[in-house]
Amino acid sequence: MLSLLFATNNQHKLREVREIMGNDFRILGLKDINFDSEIPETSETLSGNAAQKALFIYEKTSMDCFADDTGLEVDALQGRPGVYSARYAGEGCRFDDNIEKILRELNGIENRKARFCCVVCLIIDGKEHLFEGGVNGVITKERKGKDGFGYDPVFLPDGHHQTFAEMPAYLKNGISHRGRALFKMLRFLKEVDK
Ligand code: ITT
Repeated sequence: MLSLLFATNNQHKLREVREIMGNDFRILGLKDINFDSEIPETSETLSGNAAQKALFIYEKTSMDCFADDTGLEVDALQGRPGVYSARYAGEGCRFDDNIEKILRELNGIENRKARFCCVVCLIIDGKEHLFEGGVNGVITKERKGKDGFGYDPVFLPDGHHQTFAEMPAYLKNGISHRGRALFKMLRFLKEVDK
């Protein structure tokens, strides 16, 4: 069975990735290898950050690995928070402050269209491969649901009546930015394994 190290400090992402990748792969988290340093993330693009995170871990461990960088792009905010989604309300903010800032900025605005974009960078046998996934939706006027993480309580994907935080994990993973990017990676891995 192929083992892949997932270069993230976000335990919610790790859980989703394990569910999406299924039983054909062994997905290791950084805790499994006792790695607990910060991973640099200084690029201004999602693909740049995904590659930076994966390369950093590859250089430290020489293990086949991958990383994901995700951004929420809101049309009425000219694509913000985008690549700055993690620290939108400022360095060291609580996550809920990010949601609060978006809800405040969209207060009274009718166009609430947004999308999650995710880029996954896989490094296998020392070579880099990028996979992208996205999902369109709208930002709700208030938080709904307790599951998921990050911006999930205010993201209503198009064609659905539940936010990502209201739907069961398998449903989010089946349509999400991360699910779509990882399905591409899965197809690639199955191809190279033939
Ligand atoms: P790593 O870099 O360690 O993987 P991170 O939480 O910093 O973890 P990102 O920079 O990719 O991850 O994510 C930017 C922010 O977007 C982050 O704060 C998340 O909470 C949020 N986010 C990412 N994926 C999300 C998802 O599926 N649903 C809701 N919010 C998400």
